[in-house]
Amino acid sequence: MMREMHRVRATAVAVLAALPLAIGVAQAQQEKPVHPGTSPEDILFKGAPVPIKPGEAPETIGPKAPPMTADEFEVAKKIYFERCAGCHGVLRKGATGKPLTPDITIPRGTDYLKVFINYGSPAGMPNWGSSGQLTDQQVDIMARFLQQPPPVPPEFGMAEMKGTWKVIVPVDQRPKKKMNKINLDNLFAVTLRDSGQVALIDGDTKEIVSVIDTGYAVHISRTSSSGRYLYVIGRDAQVNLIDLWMEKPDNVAVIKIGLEARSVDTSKFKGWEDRYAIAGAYWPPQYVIMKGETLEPLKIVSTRGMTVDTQEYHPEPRVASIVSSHLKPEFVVNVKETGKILLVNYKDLDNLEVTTINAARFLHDGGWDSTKRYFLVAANNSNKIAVVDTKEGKLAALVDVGKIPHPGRGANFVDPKFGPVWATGDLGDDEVAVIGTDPKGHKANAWKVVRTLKSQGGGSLFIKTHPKSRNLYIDNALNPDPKISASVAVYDIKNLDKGPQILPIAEWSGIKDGPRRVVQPEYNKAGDEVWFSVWNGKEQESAIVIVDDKTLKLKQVIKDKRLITPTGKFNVYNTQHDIY
Ligand code: DHE
Repeated sequence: MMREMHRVRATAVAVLAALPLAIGVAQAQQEKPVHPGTSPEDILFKGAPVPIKPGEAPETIGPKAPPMTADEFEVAKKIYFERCAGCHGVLRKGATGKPLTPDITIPRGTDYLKVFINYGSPAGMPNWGSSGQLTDQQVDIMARFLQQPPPVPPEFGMAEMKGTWKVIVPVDQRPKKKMNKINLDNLFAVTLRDSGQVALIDGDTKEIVSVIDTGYAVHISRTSSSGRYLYVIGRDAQVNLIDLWMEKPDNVAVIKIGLEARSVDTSKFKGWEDRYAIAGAYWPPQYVIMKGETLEPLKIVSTRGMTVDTQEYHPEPRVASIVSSHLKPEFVVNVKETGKILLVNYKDLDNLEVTTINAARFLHDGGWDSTKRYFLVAANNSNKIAVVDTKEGKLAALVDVGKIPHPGRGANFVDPKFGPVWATGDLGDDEVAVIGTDPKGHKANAWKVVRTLKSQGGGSLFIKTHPKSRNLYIDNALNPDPKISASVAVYDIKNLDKGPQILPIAEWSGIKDGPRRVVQPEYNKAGDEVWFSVWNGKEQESAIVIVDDKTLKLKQVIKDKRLITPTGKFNVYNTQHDIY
């Protein structure tokens, strides 16, 4: 198994600092010892730097902690936000990494902490010192810093949001009808992660329609219910609203909803289409409901509270995925560290009704079943999929799956033997769990893993199919073996026992250099093409590779110097209707 290897090529040097950095490092093909206990694919994924600037969190020196100078404190904050906070949390209360609050660290003492930081631990702590990523002096600074009270970044309430909110084109000055000839249903919004932009690509002509500036380390796009508006969120918590009806689609409003964020969605229930948008923040831990057409912030709700299992207070429960119900006026908000799923009814924002569903830690990404009644979300460090019955407002099941499930939005299809199912791949192993989703027609299979497929290995991020397709694609974008991460596996849904066919997507791109990670399959509207990103370093050439879904042959490669680090791709129609 990859994760048990004690040495891996590439990816090891500063992978915890950032994925883009990791990509550059991978290219350098360096030999470094991997830290014990955590799989390389897992490290790659969790280790992105927190975009909070050290200056935003004031110095806090505790009377019982060892002394530090102001300069040392600044160095420590920078290292901590860039390398540690992704796993341990901004406030060090613990997330996928262990808690590091002074009540725990002071009794351990500086020498113990230095050893820990230097050599890592089997539970997953990297060997920062012995791998050469931190100097002796930096290790010493960090050991003392961890005994200080955690510096707290500022809150971000209504005044701060309004201070960043800008309506670039007021609603009455926007087009009254679509002003371009683009087939919007088949438009793709492509995340250009490291240039902080999205590329809009016409799915019919494969031409880049425009490249639009968005937030820093831009993450995902979602569409409004009507399909007219596109909402894009950056890791710096900037939400951009793009009007696709303009002659040349562009930003019409922008806001920052915090200092760090990952998720955004819009109201989709009948009668509420395009009315509201919602965005969830990592810091401060909160979600905000905004006017859909302007991003005017209306209601901010904190997610701080008790964890689902030990029922202890968590000061930093980050908002992970958010989806929008088609059956009710509700957003489904997944809170990572508390392990709770919130059904937020947006009918009456002044008397907000929130149903809190106990699931498991740490909630991350997920999607609807084919009926859009059930929502399935990965509780990744519990190795479970939580299933919510949004009609009843209750947890339907907690399903045990493989190590660190990572479905994206998952894949819905009809298994020839077990009926309607939803599937997820794993970051931490080579399994694909196929879960029955039809409690009416196939009761015995509902919320059970009905079969487990084998993928090429760990490091899988996204899995995808389409109602009109008989293929199921799974990437292994973060697998440490470059051959695996540069290809995808495709299964014939009608013949799953046969095992997958491997498509050499990166090779088809014609790009020779760089890690060429193949990430996130996305179908066109018709369901007869699948688009893949060949994700390279910022300074390297990347591409979009399009596969003919019927023949599994290469159909087209899109290359353009503006396509910098393409990752997620969101087909307007499929995103609007939650088709996956
Ligand atoms: Fe994502 C979805 C969080 C790293 C590409 N990512 C999500 C969602 C969350 C999340 C909570 C669900 C959003 C929703 O549905 O509302 N992602 C995080 C992280 O916290 C993490 C692990 C580390 C980080 O620092 O950000 C992280 N994500 C990445 C990447 O490195 C990826 C591979 C490349 C990139 O562009 O940054 C990446 N994440 C994506 C994509 C989706 C996503 C493409 C949406 C998939 C979909 O099909 O809906």
